[in-house]
Amino acid sequence: MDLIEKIKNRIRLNQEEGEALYELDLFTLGELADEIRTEKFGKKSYFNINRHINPTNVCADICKFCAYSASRKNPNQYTMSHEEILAIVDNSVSLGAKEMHIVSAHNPNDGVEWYMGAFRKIKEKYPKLHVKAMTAAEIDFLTREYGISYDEVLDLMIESGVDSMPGGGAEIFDEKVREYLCKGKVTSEQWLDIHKKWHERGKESNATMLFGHVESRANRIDHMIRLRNLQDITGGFNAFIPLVYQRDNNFLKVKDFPTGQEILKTYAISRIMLDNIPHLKAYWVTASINLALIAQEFGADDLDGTIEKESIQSAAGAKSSHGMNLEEFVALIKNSGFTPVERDSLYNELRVYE
Ligand code: V47
Repeated sequence: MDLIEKIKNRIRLNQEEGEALYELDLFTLGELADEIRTEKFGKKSYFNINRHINPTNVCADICKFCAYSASRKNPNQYTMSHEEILAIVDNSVSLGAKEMHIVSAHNPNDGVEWYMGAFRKIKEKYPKLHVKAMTAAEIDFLTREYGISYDEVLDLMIESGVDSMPGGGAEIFDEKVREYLCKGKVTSEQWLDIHKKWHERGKESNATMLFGHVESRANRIDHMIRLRNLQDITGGFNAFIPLVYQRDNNFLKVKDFPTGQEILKTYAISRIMLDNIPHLKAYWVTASINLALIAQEFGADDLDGTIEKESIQSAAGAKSSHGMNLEEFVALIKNSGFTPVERDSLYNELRVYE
């Protein structure tokens, strides 16, 4: 059976076949991915009303691609107090945010309680607000810095009110590329183990892949297959999020950036390869809103959220520091031929904009 027939018959593809997908022309790939997306979600495109909070940029780790961490080219260190974090939450809740997406650098100064206390205080004040917080990289950092186990950190997160985990810190799982990009940070095996443990607690999470830098196409397929293998066991991943590498203000020297065509192919291939992760997020922050809207026809069914403020990718050049206006977001999705659906953090539908 040839590759296209296999996809049409929903037969799972292996590493070699995944790599071969890149040789197909963009529109064939798009049609194949769109067929799968339409089968699952019709014309619905999901988004949420959320707020990103990045409480500190002080970081003990060194990742070449990061422009946000204050240990590198960014000399402006900051760490928010719990009161400052709560003031942001108060304001965002008053503006309608239903999810706080909280991701920090690896701050060696303030202890585990600085992380957990913030979640507890948010949850005490807003029990129904969804707290999506702590990447596997942060969890691994806390275990290294403070000598506690993954199990202890994960249990503390649950006790403190964390509802789900974001997909950050996955970067690229290939060990050689990973060593070059972010030596010393959570390993691929550890990243997957932490998500497995989180899923075993009945909790859900997302998974990212940072691409468009020094990795190969084969590395991307390998990354997807490692996630697919874990998902077969736990079923705990909601969304896969390919993050397009942003190039400013960091130490990663990249010769060739991916074309729009390569980015769209990567979305379409993600939809085809990851047959067991329901949602494919074209995160508008790194794809640009224009390409994210087109990605809806290449397998993507989710555009993330209004965000309100974003510090990690905007430090590296993304035009996302002020988030996205809700009315504009809805209008853009509608005008691109899709039906905007506001979802909660776990993909329950809240409002369909017919
Ligand atoms: O893991 C850092 C990435 C991630 C750059 O789970 C960069 O719903 C591009 O994980 N260019 C954090 N990316 C953000 C993240 C995320 C975002 C949106 C939604 C979700 C979710 C998760 O940001 C890090 C890292 O891979 N990143 N530097 C850069 N120069």
